[in-house]
Amino acid sequence: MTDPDLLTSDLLAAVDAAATPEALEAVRVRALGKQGEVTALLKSLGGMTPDERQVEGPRIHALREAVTVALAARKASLEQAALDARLASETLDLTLPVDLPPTGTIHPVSQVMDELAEIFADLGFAVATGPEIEDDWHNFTALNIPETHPARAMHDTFYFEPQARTAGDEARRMLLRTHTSPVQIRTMLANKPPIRIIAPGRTYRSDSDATHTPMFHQVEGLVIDRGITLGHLKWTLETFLKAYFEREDIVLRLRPSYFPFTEPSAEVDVGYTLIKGKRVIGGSGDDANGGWMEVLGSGMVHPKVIAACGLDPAEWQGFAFGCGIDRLAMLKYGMDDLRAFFDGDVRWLKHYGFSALDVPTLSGGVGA
Ligand code: 2NL
Repeated sequence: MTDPDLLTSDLLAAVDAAATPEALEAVRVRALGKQGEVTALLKSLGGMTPDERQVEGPRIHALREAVTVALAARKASLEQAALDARLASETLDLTLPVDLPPTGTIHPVSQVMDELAEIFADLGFAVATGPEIEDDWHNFTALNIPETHPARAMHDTFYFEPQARTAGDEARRMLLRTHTSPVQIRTMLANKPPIRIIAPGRTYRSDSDATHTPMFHQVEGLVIDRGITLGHLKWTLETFLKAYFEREDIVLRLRPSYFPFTEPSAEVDVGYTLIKGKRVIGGSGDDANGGWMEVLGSGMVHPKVIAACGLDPAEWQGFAFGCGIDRLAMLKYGMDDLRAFFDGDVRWLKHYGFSALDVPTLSGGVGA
């Protein structure tokens, strides 16, 4: 029979020598497995006389105990060593640059807003913002829009429940702004000219079909200074549209129009060319290959609007314009359904969205 003391030192040495969890497991099987050497000794107790068993029993059980304890200790130290090695190798250097593309995309509306800010910054315009919940006065009255104007009607404008009136306090009828013009009104009230701003943002009208969503995006521009003329307006819009569509062959047509807040007013059409039956902005205009598309409304700021903002219309003049950002995005990037803009469908966003790292710059191309 194997001597338990000899086997103890033999097995403990083997445990110490096991350098991997697999080697240690082999030692465990060799000692305590079904066919193991310690197991064989334990089984041999059954064939002993009671006297022999009294002597050998404690020695064999001590052997099993010593080997079990040594196996557990070695297992723990091997696991600790493996963990230390992993911690040493799996360091994360947070100062490294991003090397994976972000999974989300920039929505075309955000991209176009960034492009507009970049183009107009180059012309000296600042970006102005203001509240989406407005009052009657900033949204309509200051803009020379009469009480009876159809735009004020309940079916066009989202009004809030009237606020409780306190004595001597005029009721402020609150609404969701129907254009970003109130931002320009607030800018004129708070700043002395010269003023050069664009006001991009969300606007709301009670309208919903294939080409109208109740929330849409608008950008308006405003210049107030001395001696501003229609010529400044036309040059500014031409320069803007050339930069935005990234082509030199942009042709503009100003058509007389009417807005309560500008006088004179002009609708701005841009020439398009038919290419494989599709309208592509640029060139043409009055010939068989293309035609005109309305993209902007504009005009010289009405003297009543300038006066409503506390400025003397005899000293200060200006021009203003407005257009839909969603429509600008569709024209440049070729989307055909406005409603898809606000569905949040990830497949649409993957197709039409922009990389977060692809920031529009004039030098790199605003739409690149
Ligand atoms: C359009 C027409 C326009 C303006 C917006 C404006 C703002 C102030 C004073 C005067 Cl504070 N005008 N904005 C002027 C002309 C046209 O937008 O068709 N928008 C989609």
